[in-house]
Amino acid sequence: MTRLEAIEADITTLAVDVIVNAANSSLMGGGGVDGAIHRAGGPDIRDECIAIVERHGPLPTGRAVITTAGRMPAGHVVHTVGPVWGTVDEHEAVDLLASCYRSSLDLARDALAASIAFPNISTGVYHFPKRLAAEVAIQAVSDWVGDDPGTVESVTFVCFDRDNLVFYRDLLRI
Ligand code: AR6
Repeated sequence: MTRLEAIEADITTLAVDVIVNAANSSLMGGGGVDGAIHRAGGPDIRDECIAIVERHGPLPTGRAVITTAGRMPAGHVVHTVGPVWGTVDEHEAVDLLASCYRSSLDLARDALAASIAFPNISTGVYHFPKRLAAEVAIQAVSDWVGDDPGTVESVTFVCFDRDNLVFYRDLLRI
């Protein structure tokens, strides 16, 4: 059975098979966790992102792509684009956020990953309410691993602030 856990950490430091980036559609980096990942990983990540956007165009909200992790200890980075709270109705925002988690897990499984770590997608500058985002994330991941987890043995929700950690620990009952 796949293990779900929540920790407080800087995701760029984790030696897991896949870390997920809360990117934007340009894939060119930004602030928050996206900025931290590009800084820590170095220019190889940006070069791959440029090639992806040249080939396929900007990454739509809810979708994901995979690149090297550059100089970070992780094996790969999955870049996904969460919804901006308030730009679509609540149902659509929930569907798009769940799709980020599912799309990222699909790519992790295709890469034969055993471990994947997610940041709290959309809960920073995209302003998705934190508790609702945690509920959506845990539900989407639980449904996905219940279906066919493939090689994925552990899913870590990486919290960067106390609010998120409290919500995740409460919802995961840990
Ligand atoms: N490790 C783990 N989590 C982090 C880290 C880190 N090093 N740094 C920040 N967080 P945000 P979004 C948390 O704003 O809301 C970027 O500019 C942070 O506390 O990074 O999806 C992109 O380029 C929060 O809980 O992502 C996009 O334009 C969570 O990561 C836009 O922000 C997500 O916050 C995406 O906005």
